Amino acid sequence: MQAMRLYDYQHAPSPRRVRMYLAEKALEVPTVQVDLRRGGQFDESFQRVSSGMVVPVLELDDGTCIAESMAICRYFEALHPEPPLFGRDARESALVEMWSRRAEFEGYIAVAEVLRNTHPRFAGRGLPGVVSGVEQIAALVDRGKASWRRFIGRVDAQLAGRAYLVGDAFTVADITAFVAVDFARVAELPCDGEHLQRWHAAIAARPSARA
Ligand SMILES: N[C@@H](CCC(=O)N[C@@H](CS)C(=O)NCC(=O)O)C(=O)O
Repeated sequence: MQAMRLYDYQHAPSPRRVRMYLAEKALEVPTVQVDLRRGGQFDESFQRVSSGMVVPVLELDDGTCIAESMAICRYFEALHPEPPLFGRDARESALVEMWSRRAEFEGYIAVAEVLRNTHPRFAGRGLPGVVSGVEQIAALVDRGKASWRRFIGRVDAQLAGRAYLVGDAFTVADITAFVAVDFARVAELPCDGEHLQRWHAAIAARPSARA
């Protein structure tokens, strides 16, 4: 039996979602850095914990491996419900899920689509966790940009008169959308909108944004 550990990469957006979540909960979990720039996700030792060859992965004391950033956060939420980051009641939980899905599918994935299909570093690696043989597709860049523009318009409208995506409470939906915005900046995508910028500045000031 070994101690719980989080397989992480400091410069990647998906594990950042988990790190921000843990920081908001004041939870400390030992991390193992998987250097994606060097192709560390393809090492045999890592394939043992992640058949998908992506980070983050949480390995529990009993050897159970949990992939997917939100699945990892849900594990901790069940064990440490305070402060609630997945909603405080049925209504809020549903709205958090709604905005989390939009942030992931229309925001985060749109940015990933743009980056993976343009950056030379991803030539032949159009999907994460794939060593080669998945070529970049230029049309996906246009689709990603269109999805991103629609997403930030929606987020900006939602934030008019609200501190966070789901009212007055900071939640995992804000974490995913915030990480997607920073990811979009790397991809040089627009991140405008008066309300979006106010919201972004407020979250950037939280200590968890530096986790
Ligand atoms: N939906 C997954 C996405 C995981 C993912 O794509 N991770 C990226 C880093 S952000 C990765 O490990 N990429 C490896 C690669 O590019 O080969 C999650 O939320 O955990």
